[in-house]
Amino acid sequence: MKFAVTSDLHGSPLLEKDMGVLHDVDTLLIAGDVFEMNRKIKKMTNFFDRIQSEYGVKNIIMTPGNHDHNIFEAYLEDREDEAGTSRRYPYIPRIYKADLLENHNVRLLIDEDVELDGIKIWGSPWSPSFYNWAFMKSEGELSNRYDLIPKDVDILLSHTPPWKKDCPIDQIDWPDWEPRKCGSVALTQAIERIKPKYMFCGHIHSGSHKEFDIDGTKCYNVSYLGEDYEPHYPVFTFELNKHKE
Ligand SMILES: [Mn+2]
Repeated sequence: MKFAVTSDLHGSPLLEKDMGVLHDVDTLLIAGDVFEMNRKIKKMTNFFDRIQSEYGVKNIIMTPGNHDHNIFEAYLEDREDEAGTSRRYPYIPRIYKADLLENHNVRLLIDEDVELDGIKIWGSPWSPSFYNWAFMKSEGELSNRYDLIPKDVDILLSHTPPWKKDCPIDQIDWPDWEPRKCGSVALTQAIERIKPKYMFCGHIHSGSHKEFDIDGTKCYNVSYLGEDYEPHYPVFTFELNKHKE
């Protein structure tokens, strides 16, 4: 199965020059920050419809990120125990999992998996707490979420990058900041325990987009936008066929 992976679109479809790879792809994976608050919903669902009808992409699988407040509000509706954990935007339009799936064939993963041709994909929308955006938790709480991931996951889609010494994929690099690492230690521990074949993240747009190996897992930051919120990085593609291994 041929996959394309990207992240951090922030309400803007891929540029035409970056979409050519989709002609050859079965499944598009997105690691969060897909919509941008309340103005871009239709723009993004039109984009998802188009890449299926015009490019032949069969599956779109995404996990949300800290900017996906529309999804977070919908998620919290039946989880009032978590309602006090982040800033709330109760009046913005909500994006429901069932609507995305039934009307746009987009599968939203929040602490759950989906299996395609024997390949198991897990989606985790969380990031370490930073002010109070959507889908954020302390390292201890993140660890509890990652404990839900089964051992046989092949592809881990996470909004946050992992934190590991000398791993540059979570290194933030803003002109007026000292470079520093912003990933999750709990996620690194989960990767070392589960050993998925691939881990894809976004969130820290300026993190290194080169492959980084954690205990045999190929880890990539696949953010599409840079810190300036302009497109800077190509869509990542790979092939994985479970039955041939
Ligand atoms: Mn982002």
